[in-house]
Amino acid sequence: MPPSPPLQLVALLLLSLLLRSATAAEYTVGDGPWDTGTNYATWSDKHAFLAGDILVFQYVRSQHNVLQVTEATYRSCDTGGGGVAGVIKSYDTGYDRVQLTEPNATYWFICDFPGHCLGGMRLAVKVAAAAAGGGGGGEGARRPAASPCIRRPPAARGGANGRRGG
Ligand SMILES: [Cu+2]
Repeated sequence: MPPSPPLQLVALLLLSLLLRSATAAEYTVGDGPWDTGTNYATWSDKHAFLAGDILVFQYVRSQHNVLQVTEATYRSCDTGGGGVAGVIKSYDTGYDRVQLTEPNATYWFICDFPGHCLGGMRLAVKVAAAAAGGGGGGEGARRPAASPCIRRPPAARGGANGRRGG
């Protein structure tokens, strides 16, 4: 079994969390490549996103893409064959930086390569209000994932903090 992380590391992490409330943060989605081997529900649960923050999707562009979609399309994984139904914006550079401009909104992303979304390549990001105020750090109403597709056990990389009420 792995040793627990040194205390300094934990302190550093906490510090960076504090600091980042002042400026926009940049997140590499999944802390690694945008691929089918990552549990993005677990990943997004670990972070508190604020308006202005930036998501970076890194992937091999011949193998994946990134579509910002509606909630319905996120849930169905169905872009209607032509890759347009429910699509708000599409990215395919392999290094896409997406700024979460809208406060109090949820952003939905999927990969539109066949089977990838259903295989877990989808990301829901809930954006709180902008950084400034210390207003209620809403722990509360995270919706208990209605879609059965997402419900995989936290993959190797996440660690064991699956606190999803059921
Ligand atoms: Cu993909």
